[in-house]
Amino acid sequence: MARAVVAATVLVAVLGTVPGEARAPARLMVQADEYSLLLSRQSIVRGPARIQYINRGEDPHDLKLQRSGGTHAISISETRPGALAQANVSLRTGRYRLWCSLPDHRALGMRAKLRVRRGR
Ligand SMILES: [Cu+2]
Repeated sequence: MARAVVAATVLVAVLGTVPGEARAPARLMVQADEYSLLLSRQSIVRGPARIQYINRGEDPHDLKLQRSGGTHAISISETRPGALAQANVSLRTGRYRLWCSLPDHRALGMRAKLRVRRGR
């Protein structure tokens, strides 16, 4: 019991978070197709998140994710049909846009919105 408490304390120190915030990453699954992005949920809690990107289409697709007002986009590189890509990220509260950056794919419908909220 005491050993478990010590281990948990060490983990919190490594992650640099306060004890109340230590938790498993939020999960978001994004399915790509011609030409749409389907999100497993419309909002997730801020902090660590695991994004899984599944290409269910017949062509390659990539994924960009950017916070509204932000200048930096998170990228998942071009993914082949049938492939699964994964990215571990840390997200601040706000509104995010997701899209495929291949030519014309965004305009054709490969775009979505995500809200990152403060808590449950
Ligand atoms: Cu695409």
